[in-house]
Amino acid sequence: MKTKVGIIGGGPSGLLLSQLLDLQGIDNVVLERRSREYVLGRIRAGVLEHGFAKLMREAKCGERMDKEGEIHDGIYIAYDGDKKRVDLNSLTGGNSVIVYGQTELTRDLYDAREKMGGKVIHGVENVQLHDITSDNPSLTFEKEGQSEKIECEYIIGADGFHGVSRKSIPRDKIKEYERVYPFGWLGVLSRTKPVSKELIYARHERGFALCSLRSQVLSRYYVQVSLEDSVDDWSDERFWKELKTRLPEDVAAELITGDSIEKSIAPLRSFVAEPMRYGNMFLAGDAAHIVPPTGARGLNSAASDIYYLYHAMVDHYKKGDDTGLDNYSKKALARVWKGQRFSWWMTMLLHRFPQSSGFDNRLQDTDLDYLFSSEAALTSLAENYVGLPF
Ligand code: FAS
Ligand code: PHB
Repeated sequence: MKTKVGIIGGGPSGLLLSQLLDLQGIDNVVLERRSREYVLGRIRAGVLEHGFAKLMREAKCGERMDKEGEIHDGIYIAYDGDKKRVDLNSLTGGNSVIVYGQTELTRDLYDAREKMGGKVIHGVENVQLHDITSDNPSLTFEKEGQSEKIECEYIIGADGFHGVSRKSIPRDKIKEYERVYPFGWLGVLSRTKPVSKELIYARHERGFALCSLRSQVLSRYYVQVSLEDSVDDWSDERFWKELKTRLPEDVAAELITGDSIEKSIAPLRSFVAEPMRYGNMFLAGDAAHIVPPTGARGLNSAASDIYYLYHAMVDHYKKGDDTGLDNYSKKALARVWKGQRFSWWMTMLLHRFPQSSGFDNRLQDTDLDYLFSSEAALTSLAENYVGLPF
């Protein structure tokens, strides 16, 4: 098999790039380890920056997002028994975010790929990258016991944090930066009416909590938990009781509880691999960087990688201009690190750190006090939350 661009990973990063390239007539193949159903079964991100939404529309995949997604002009931050609103829209001169689950977005991308006859190969095993630094790199993989080879001009590693592409870069050619947080997020999905029309990020002495949603009949809630905890330690009853404890009383009183239809614990880490290019292989999305979900930057950081790669590939194939490809890593990392900084800052601001001292806790108090006493501080939060320019 031959193609121009071999993409490893059929998550949002790989699918979005595949769709954008195909629309420009740039041939590509996506190799995905899991089945489509398995990928769609993952409950992950919920908030899209306006830049991501724009890219989905450019990929002709934005119709359902615009119809079913909810435009949010603000978020709340709750602490000391009260909640305060951050007016994202007025602070950023009219920008907002769209609340639309990653599951639905990925479904739209899969449907679009199918409609265009895109080549997405599921159930691949043992994907290997060959001759990455040559002008004719290739991918090999097995499927149903058959060995296959794809000759390509470029390889995109969009295979997530545990993928094979980053690990195919020689250790002396890559530098990894990491911070692991001493707690996780226990997330619950429930078919209940969300407690708030806009997201509530809550700081409480017992730990962080988040009230989010997927629609007006599907709520998504999180509480910070110890890394020692397992999902089995958290009955629905215990979860709802803890969430209520961490919310302002007036919000807790309105909370509609119900059976969890999904319950999982995600660890929190900050991670960046540099550079995001090795030879003719480019890393994109979680394959290159991970953020704690506090700032809703995970999926959104992938968007700018895809935007830069898409334009660089079009310039290469249509204009013979390789500036975009040559500058990709530097340009992508500049925005990735701003997303890292914001996610780290939101995490430090709102979580209870097990070893935190009285001084740390008073600093958090002061950070929140300063945030809501300064339009400049609120504007900084808002412009990062709606998404910095690509
Ligand atoms: P993904 O990991 O989504 O996709 C990579 C794909 O590559 C997967 O489908 C995988 O099966 C495939 N793959 C891996 N190895 C392979 C191999 N060797 N061969 C072939 N295929 C291979 N972000 C937010 O903004 N908000 C959130 O609340 C949030 N919650 C999250 C919760 C969890 C548990 C996780 C893990 C992530 C969360 N994220 C969140 C971040 C998440 O949304 C990612 O940013 C997003 O999935 C990134 O998309 P991809 O880069 O496509 O990586
Ligand atoms: C979610 O809805 O899953 C969500 C929203 C915002 C975040 C993290 C997760 O910061």
